[in-house]
Amino acid sequence: MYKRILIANRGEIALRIIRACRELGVESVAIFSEADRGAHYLDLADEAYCVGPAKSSESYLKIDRIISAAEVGNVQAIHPGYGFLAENSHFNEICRSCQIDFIGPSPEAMTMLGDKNEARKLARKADVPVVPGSDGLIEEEEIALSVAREIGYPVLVKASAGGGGKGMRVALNDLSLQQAIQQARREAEAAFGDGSVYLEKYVEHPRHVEVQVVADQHGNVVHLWERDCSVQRRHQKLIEESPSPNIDQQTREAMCEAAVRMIKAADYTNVGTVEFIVDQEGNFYFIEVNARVQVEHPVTEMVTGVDIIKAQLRIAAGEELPFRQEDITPQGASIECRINAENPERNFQPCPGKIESMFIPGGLGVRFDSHTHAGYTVSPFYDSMVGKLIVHQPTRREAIQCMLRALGELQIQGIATTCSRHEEILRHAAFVESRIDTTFVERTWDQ
Ligand code: MV4
Repeated sequence: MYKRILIANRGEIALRIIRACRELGVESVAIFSEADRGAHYLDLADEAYCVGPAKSSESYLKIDRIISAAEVGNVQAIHPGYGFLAENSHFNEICRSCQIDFIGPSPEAMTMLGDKNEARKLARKADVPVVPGSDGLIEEEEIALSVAREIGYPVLVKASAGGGGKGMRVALNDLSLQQAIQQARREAEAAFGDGSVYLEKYVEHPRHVEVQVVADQHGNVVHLWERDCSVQRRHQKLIEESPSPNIDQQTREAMCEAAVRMIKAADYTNVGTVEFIVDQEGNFYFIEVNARVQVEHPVTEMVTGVDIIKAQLRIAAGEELPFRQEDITPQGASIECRINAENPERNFQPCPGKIESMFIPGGLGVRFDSHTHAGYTVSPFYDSMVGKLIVHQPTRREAIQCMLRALGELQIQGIATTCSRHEEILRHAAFVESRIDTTFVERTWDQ
């Protein structure tokens, strides 16, 4: 195991990694921007270095400064967390050239999966179901038109460099397809410097189900079952749960096995998530691979008992997975609510500011992953998540009741939070009966 690593991130995930390091006997070196200077979670690391001003582009995204901190801190590896540089294969390569382990997949696997068209091609090769669509990139509009007529409208134009919903356009007919291609190209060129696009049948009212996979450097690949992340708004997840309700055991196993095939085909190591959409008939289709640990990893930890951050460190350090597929038996049901400093009554407008007082819920099966506390100031410079409230209970019904109880106890004064919306969702019949899809929140509250 490593003696010392650097955490190239901030907030709750930085603290989550600090905690895993402490338990493993690994020294942790944190970084912080001027905006985060003095934050109490930094005291829990062994050391902390300032890497620049508040703006992310001048600090948490500044590769040379982070590498300098790693050199000065004399670390053997860097954990990127999620967001910031976590899926930046250039940063990953620089770590390699500086002989610092990147705690994540190889730059080659990351680069390949970062190209959604390449990932889709690989999925087909690995016999992982993809949504019917174009056979690779769209070079000419004529070909797009013939593909669209064949698979039938509506179709979705997707940017190869996109992901997470960026660079996507729906087309309902031949006329709007030409526009959609041009708009998607322009948006992707501006955002990613790569205007290449491909076409898929537009799956209406899908559910978002993703499979957590762990893969060591000795060829062992194990899935940790799935999470349902259909409760989202404008591509921001609000609530995640495991297991996914409303999916039969046969489909669940087929999806998890497909995810393992995908990870093996990509020669992917460390932890990753294979994202699928599931249509109203229960068919699942590969969408993309997230080459990082995800915000919602705790629900998988709760039902499987596997510490995913520790697994990341062990895998990167070259250890073999201490479990096999047959050892992973999911227990009970887990739900996570992302508590954001946003006003749900005002279109989820961010509400940074000082937390005047705070009461944190507890009790059996309640977990609060947060770097915040009374007196903490939520900065306007970063995402507005103040914490994740996670519950684990024998059944989904009990998990919902437990979450409602815990949300009732959670008090955060001084800033607006998304807690009230979480309570409304958890009490909504469609959620309770799991009759929901990715359009549920926007359909129910935004119109
Ligand atoms: C789709 C789709 C429908 N049909 N692909 C959005 C984010 C990106 N990861 C993939 N996304 C989608 N791809 C086809 N062929 C619908 C979505 C989608 C979505 C997917 C998962 C979670 C939330 C979503 C919200 C809107 C659209």
